[in-house]
Amino acid sequence: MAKKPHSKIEQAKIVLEKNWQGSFTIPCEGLYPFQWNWDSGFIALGWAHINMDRAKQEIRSLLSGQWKNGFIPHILFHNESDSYFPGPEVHASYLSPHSPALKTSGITQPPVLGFVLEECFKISHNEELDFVREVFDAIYHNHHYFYTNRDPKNEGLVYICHNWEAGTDNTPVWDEIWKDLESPEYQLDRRDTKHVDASNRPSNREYQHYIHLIELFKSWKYDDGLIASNGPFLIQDPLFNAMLIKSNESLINLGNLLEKKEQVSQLRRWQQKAKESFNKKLYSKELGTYVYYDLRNERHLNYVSSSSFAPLFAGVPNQEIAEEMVRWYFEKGTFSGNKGQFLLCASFDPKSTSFDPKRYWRGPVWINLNWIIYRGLLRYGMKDVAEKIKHDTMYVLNKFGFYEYFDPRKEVLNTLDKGYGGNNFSWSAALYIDMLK
Ligand code: 2M8
Repeated sequence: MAKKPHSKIEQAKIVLEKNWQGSFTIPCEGLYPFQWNWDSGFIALGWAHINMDRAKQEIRSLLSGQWKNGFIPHILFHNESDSYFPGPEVHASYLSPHSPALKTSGITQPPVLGFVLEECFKISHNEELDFVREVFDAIYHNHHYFYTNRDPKNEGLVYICHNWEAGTDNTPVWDEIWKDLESPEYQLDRRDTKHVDASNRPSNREYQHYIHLIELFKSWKYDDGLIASNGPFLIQDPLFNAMLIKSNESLINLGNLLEKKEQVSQLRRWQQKAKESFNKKLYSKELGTYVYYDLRNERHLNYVSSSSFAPLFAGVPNQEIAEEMVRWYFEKGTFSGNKGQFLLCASFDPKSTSFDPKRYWRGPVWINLNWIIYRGLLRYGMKDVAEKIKHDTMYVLNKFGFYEYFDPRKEVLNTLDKGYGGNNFSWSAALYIDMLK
């Protein structure tokens, strides 16, 4: 008898199972063979539905790479692999006096752990309070690190110092920065382009900038003070700050349950200032959404990307601004296309000349951003648009599989038989599971 094909949700579980390494989950075999910070957060949400022990282990493994000053790196090299560049020897985390024995990178990623912990707790029907107690202080310490080291003007907004910290690696927003950066022409030993189509990845010149920044940080031994005063890439990013604010909110909720009075008061102070500054500084009246601020050059970077809508998830805009933003961008504006030509949500403004529907973070749809925006829309009661984004997310995953990113142009969807980048990509599978539950 022929074997019954696996249902989609079983296929998603198989992706997670295959990428599980015994104590953490890799984002994608070959392409990303180590533990990544925000990937692990989203992956833990998928695990929480099917195997809570693994969700907990995923988070514990990520925290095992935390530095003494509270910093959590973007890559943890628990294992060896030569299929990725740049590996542990390029990042050289041992140069920092704060780094642990475990080899890690010396840059971070959007701080999702706080809200991931609260989500896992809810998925457990509030049964995992002991686990919350176990990891709460470490995540709080991470927020403390951000507000004491990454906010030189004491505004409640933290900066990122590298494009890899944004998670949206090659968004056209950074083109403004690269234009003025005279990075050396390093010989690169890229491996990503051996796994997936090079035309869907960042260019070699962009990689030279990425490596140049890492080389500068190494020459400063990853010292935050030196990076803040000399780093050429110093950006207040709406996605990164929204993740921190959403995680603050979750830590406040969980801290109340644990009766952590002092930490909760501190979190509330950070939170209030953060939300105020976010609306004052990162909201663009002309564009009707949130943009980036370049602290090094004291200028706004007035571009609209999917990161511009992440503040919805963190409850940053008031109802009126949120509704206007969604009406304009998702119902009749650029991200939907005035004739509804695009799936929600392209990672970069489809009207821009820099929009590229195939190239990584320059246009394609990403499942984690869709999940964030979906949750944000629900938070503001915008059910119809939320359902639309959920529909588009399910549509690409069902049609093409658990790829890393997808073409947002409806007109080409019937001519394609797959998504872009890596296949069997963990957070695509994990968030599929979460969105279906
Ligand atoms: C991508 O970034 C890595 C560097 O961190 C890379 O291209 O080598 C990004 O999509 C990032 O957001 C993601 O966390 C990582 C692993 O999935 O891949």
